[in-house]
Amino acid sequence: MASQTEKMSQATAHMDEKIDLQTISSRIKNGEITRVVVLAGAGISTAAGIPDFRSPNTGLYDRLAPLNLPYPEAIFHISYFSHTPEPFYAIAQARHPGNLKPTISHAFLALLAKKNVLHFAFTQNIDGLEQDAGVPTDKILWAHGNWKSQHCWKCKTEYPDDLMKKAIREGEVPYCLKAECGGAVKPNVVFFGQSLPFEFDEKQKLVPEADLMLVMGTSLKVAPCSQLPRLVKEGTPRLLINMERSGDIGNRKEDVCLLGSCDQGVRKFADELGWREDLEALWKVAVDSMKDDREFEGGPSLDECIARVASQMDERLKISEGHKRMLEGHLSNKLAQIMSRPASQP
Ligand code: CNA
Repeated sequence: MASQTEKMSQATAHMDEKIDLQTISSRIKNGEITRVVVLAGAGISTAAGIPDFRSPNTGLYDRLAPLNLPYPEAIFHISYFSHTPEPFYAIAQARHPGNLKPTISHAFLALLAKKNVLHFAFTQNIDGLEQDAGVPTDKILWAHGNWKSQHCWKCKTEYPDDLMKKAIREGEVPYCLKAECGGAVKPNVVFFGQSLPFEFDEKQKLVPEADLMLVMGTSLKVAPCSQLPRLVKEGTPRLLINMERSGDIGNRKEDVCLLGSCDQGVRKFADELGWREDLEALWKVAVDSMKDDREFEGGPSLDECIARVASQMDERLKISEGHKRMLEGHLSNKLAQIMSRPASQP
């Protein structure tokens, strides 16, 4: 492994070197790169069957159109959830991570840890598949929380796992066990309008220590995670593996963009590193060790869930429209009665 002084002289020697995947791989192989910081997003899980947010047509935001939400992110906004949790639970059944298996991209993160080069990983994903793939929990921050526990959004009372599973299976909103509270139960995922886990501030200090930043499967549109790649020191390579360019990656001389699917990208990276066999083996073990969670199988698809809640919301709108018309009629009758009374009548 290269010493700090060796690393500094190597860095000076590399100043004019053109960086590509091969250069990065050889620097990992010769021990110059030992601290890889990762930022992952929804794109590493789409191959596991979870749509991302922003991909046109296939992303969740486009598919939510039938719900006529004030804006698509509302479904994950705490203020909207606090009065209208139904759309969130209607889609939770189809999106629940209970019946999913890690992708080879998740396994690649575990392999980085196994090869002792994972300095730290930040994931914006809430599916927990990094843990299922074997990424050690002290090497990763679920910056937007995960589905592993839940509580009442209002009074914070914990809610049991079995009741939560039942609610999700039935597409119903679970409510606080304290009857006088009445708040909806929310999985411990970070909604828009909520703070990130307190560890985020501390852990982001690890980013400038990186000698490689790997950004995978993210549009870099959600702050503050989107800002992490900017904390990487100038001169340190940043490698993007994503369908499209994202954030400012590509603007620095030492940026490398590997455009295409994350799974293809990590396989190519593993080939360069000579780790391909290890990667495939690790992935196989991770997938085989997952027990089949058939509990959520056979349920309605995401689009069916969306259509169902859209019609329920339309129904509710009709009822409240009817109620509004009834009140308006009542008020105008009252007004007409008052106007037709003699002036002396009370
Ligand atoms: P996003 O804004 O939807 O962007 C996803 C990015 O990944 C886009 O740039 C896509 O082009 C790209 N992409 C999609 N599929 C692939 C693929 N197979 N290979 C390579 N690239 C791909 O999602 P972000 O993660 O950037 O946004 C952060 C949000 C998304 C966080 O709040 C997450 O909680 C939230 N999210 C999480 C999940 C999950 O847990 N699996 C799913 C959907 C959304």
